[in-house]
Amino acid sequence: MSLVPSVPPVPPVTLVSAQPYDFELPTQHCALVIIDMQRDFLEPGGFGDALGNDVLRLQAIVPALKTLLTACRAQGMTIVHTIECHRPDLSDCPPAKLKRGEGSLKIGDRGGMGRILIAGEPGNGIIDDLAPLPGEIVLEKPGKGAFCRTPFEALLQERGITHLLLTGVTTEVCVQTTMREANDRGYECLLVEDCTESYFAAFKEATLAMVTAQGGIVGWTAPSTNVLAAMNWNVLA
Ligand code: C5J
Repeated sequence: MSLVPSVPPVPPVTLVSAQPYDFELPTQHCALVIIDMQRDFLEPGGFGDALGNDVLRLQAIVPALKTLLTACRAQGMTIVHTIECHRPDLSDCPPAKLKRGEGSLKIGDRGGMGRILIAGEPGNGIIDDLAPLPGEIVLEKPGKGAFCRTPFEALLQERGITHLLLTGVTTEVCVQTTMREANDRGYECLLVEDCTESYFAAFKEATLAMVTAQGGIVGWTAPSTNVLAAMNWNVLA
């Protein structure tokens, strides 16, 4: 897949064809937020696998997300990558989170890619295809939502960000939690349909339906091709 650049220039506010209605996208005040595209969730031997999930399901979104990331970078947008992780001594992991689950491996245990969900371990890093570039925000978060015990809101405010394009995994856990937290803080949020995935197809479908219900009670959804089109990018197959 390749991108053909923008002609004519994108206006300060462009419209994305979205559900439940068009999303106004002010590109200079918008951040692309990529949630937890970590080996711990996408590859065998990590946290997702330890919980009994088919982690390969999540890899299907990588090409579309990579294309969107390329376009947003070219647009000069703020890029935020989140990582769900804990300190090696687990001091930032609530006992309830540590105890949860019935898998053979728990947070902090040694798995096939190092200690599970621990900052700095090989499995905790972002996958190579979506590796952050210098200057992009890499936000470590101990919870499911990106606003919980992190400087996320302050970082967005410093940059004058009012709108978020949400992507990543998993749709109904960290992505939806972050979208709801952002919505309550007054951010306009669009969840990019083909750039988010769940271990459970029905949960993804339900999340897309519930965030846009009641006139967009939590926000908007749209396929990445609609976001790219709004920014005057054409995707060639
Ligand atoms: C989960 C996440 N599913 N990134 N984390 O535990 O959604």
